[in-house]
Amino acid sequence: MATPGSESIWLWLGTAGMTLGTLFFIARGWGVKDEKEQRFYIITIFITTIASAAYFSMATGFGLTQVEVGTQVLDIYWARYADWLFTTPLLLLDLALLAGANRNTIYTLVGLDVFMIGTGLAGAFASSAPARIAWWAISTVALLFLLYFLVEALSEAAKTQTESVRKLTNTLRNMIIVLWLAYPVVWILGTEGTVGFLPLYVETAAFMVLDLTAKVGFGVVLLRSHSILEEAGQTT
Ligand code: RET
Repeated sequence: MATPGSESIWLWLGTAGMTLGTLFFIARGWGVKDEKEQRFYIITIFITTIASAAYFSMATGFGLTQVEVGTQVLDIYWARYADWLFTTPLLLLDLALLAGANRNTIYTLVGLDVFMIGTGLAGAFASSAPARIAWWAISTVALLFLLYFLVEALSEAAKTQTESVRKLTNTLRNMIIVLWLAYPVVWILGTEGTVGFLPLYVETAAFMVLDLTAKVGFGVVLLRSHSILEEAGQTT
C-alpha cells in the first residue's frame, strides 16, 4: 500500500472539514418536522458523511494507489472517485428536488454524472498518456452536457416555483457551474494529466478546497432557510 506524502495535511483538513460539516447539518436538522424539508437534510448529511469517510481513507493511505504510465509512477487517490460517484448525484438530487424537476430530468442528470465520474476514473487508471487525455476529454464533454442540461431543465422547472425557491435554485446552480468546471482543470494540470504542472501537494489542496465548498458550502446555502425548503416543489 502506498503511503501519503506531505499532501496528507490537506487530506486531514478535508476529513475534519467534512466531519464538522456533517455534525453541523445533523445539529441543524435535528428538530425539523416538515417531511419535504427533512429530505434535503437527509441527502446533504449523506453527502458530507460519505466525503469524510473518503477523506479519512485517503489520509490514512487506504484510498491511495499507484499507476504506471510509461516510466512514470503516479500516486492516484482512487477514493476520490468512489466519493464523487455517490456524492455528485446526491448534490444534483438536492438541487433537482428544490427546483421541482421531474423524474426524466433527474435520471438524465444522474446518468450523465455517473458517466462523467466513471470515465474520469478510467482516465485515472489508464496506462498511457494519450488514453488518459482521451478519457479526460470524454468526461469533460459529459460535464458540459450535464451543465447545459442543468441550466435548461432546471430553469424550466423552477418557473413553477415561488420567487424565493427560484432564487435559491439559481444561486446553487451557479455554484455548481463555477465549482464543477474547476475539477477537470485541476485534474489535467495536476498529476493525473501526467504533465504535473501542479504538484500533488498543490493539487490535493485545490481538490480539498473545491470539495469543501461544493459540499459543505453548498449545504450551508441550501439549508439556510427553513421556510424556503418547505415551499420547495414536490416531484412527480
Ligand atoms: C474528473 C475527471 C476529468 C474530467 C472531469 C472530471 C469531473 C469531476 C467533477 C467532480 C465534482 C466533484 C464534486 C465533489 C464534491 O465534493 C472526474 C475530475 C470532467 C465535476 C462536486
